[in-house]
Amino acid sequence: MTGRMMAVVAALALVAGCAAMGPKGVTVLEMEEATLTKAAVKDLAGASGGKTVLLTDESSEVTVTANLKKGAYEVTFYGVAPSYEEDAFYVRIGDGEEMRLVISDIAKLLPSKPVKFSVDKDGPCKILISFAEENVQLDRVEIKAVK
Ligand SMILES: [Ca+2]
Repeated sequence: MTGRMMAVVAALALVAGCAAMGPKGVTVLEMEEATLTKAAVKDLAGASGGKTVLLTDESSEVTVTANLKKGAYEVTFYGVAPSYEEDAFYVRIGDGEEMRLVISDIAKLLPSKPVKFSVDKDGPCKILISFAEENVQLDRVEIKAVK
């Protein structure tokens, strides 16, 4: 293998370990590409990546891992809630407290309220999303750095 080829391989490996960066430095993580436990991937026109994840029962979990640098962030969860009784989910960031969040309104793809958190050292940060109510479809997680 030539030196040039090795450099290309190393660059690809580095990219594979990082979260995708969207416009304006926003890290976008698709729910359907996360680690799923008893959660079903659904096709949904208009969703990011064309797919969402349905938390099917009380043991359903989605684990999203973001590689982040030390600093302050804001995370927003996007999804579709069919009704006000079917719009909630739980979120735990790292070893923080579990929070109950809701999609901001029903019947279309919308965000949760943003949640601020901080990272005390560079590396992987786990965000655990778990079941609170039935029929909530989660599309993606967006993380952006804040001051
Ligand atoms: Ca998606």
